Amino acid sequence: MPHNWNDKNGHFHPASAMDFLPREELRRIQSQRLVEMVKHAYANVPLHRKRMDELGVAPEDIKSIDDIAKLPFTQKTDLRDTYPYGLFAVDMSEIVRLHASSGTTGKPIVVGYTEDDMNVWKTSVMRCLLMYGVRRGDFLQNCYGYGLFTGGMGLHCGAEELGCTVIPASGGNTERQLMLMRDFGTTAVSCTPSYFIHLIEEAPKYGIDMKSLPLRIGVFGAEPWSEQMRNFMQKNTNMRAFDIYGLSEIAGPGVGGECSEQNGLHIIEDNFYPEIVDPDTGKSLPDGEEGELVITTLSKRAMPILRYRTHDITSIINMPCKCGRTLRRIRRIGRRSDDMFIIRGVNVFPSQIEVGLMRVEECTPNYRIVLERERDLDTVTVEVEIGEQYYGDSVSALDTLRKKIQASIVNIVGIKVEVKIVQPNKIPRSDGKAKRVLDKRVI
Ligand code: DLL
Repeated sequence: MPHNWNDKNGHFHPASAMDFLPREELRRIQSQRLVEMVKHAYANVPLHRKRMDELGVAPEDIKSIDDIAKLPFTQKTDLRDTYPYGLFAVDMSEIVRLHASSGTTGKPIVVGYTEDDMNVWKTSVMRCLLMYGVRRGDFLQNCYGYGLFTGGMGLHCGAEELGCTVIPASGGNTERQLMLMRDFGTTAVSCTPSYFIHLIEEAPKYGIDMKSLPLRIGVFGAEPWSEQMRNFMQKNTNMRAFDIYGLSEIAGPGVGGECSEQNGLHIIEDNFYPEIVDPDTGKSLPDGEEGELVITTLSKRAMPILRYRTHDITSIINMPCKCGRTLRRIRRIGRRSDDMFIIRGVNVFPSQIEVGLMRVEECTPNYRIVLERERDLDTVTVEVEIGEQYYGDSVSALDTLRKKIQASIVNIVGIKVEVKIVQPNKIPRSDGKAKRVLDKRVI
């Protein structure tokens, strides 16, 4: 009997049953769901219909999950270009929730959920929490940001569904977070890994010994993190640190998570079908090979997504897992195939920064984004060259300009970045693609 099925009272949790289905049974469910979903997307979303028509694929051509590679890809730019509701497949009166995430330029991308979609999302998050060993009776302090970001509400709903005690702490305010952890008896915590490392570093200042807290499970995702970070967290607390993966376009957190083996993330495959493709050619790659993760939603009604190009680089592990789950796993995600980077859980594209810069007329398009990790916090510095004629301005005029540029970027990206006005020709020029991001962080 697989050892993670039972809750602490020895009761079987029915939601986890899907994690342990025989593969043939799982594939049957995936096939059935894909066929339905493609019909629904084709009938109700002009973009999917147009793309399928262009490829000469009709809904009837999709007979099983084996036909998935016949379908067209969906990209983040498709969500941007159809902003806000162009990919929705149901009447707006059926939408019970909206969330948003960074787009490639100034506008966010919008995602919507029907009541059924909320159930799919909640149970997917719950199944991840069950994998980590969170149970009724646990106190989960959720420090992901509440709001349009899917992290806060996503973890919240999944944890409520599970029936543990949720502490909706949201992000920020380190001192209060630590106080809650101590006084409320937090046994499980969810936040970005970098924020938790910050909490560990700050705890002594507030007289808190992380090792004396009852914390036993950490749920970390929304940005890449390494085994070294896991070891650091586990060494400085009494908890085990688990990875959770997800993205807004597909649902939010809960697309996959680690089991007690901590060896790859099980994808909730009955809802989110994973494939790996060559990031340059889009050609499907077999399990085991590294490439770009592509995900198809199998049960979403509000916004069915065909073959979404996540830009996350990983590979699929199809070997049986010791935990007994039959869901395939992906290796932990360490990098992306595009230039998006994640700062304090916020997705940032250089193109967004560029839009901010270009709204300030003194700026030239010569800029560079430098990422550093100072102590345990990530910092972003935007170095920019301004028009020659402005360099002679007084120091205070340049400082005013610097602040103006900073405000313009914050307005679009939503997080504060440092701005440095640099000498003409200081930014290295490239004869090919401009290299906009200099990442000096060691993760
Ligand atoms: O970050 C959803 C989420 C919230 C996941 C809370 C986990 C926990 P987005 O803001 O749309 O959604 O960003 C999605 O974040 O394509 C990855 O590049 C990155 N990412 C998410 N989880 C992980 C992870 C949320 N565990 C983008 N490891 C994704 C590495 C991750 N990168």
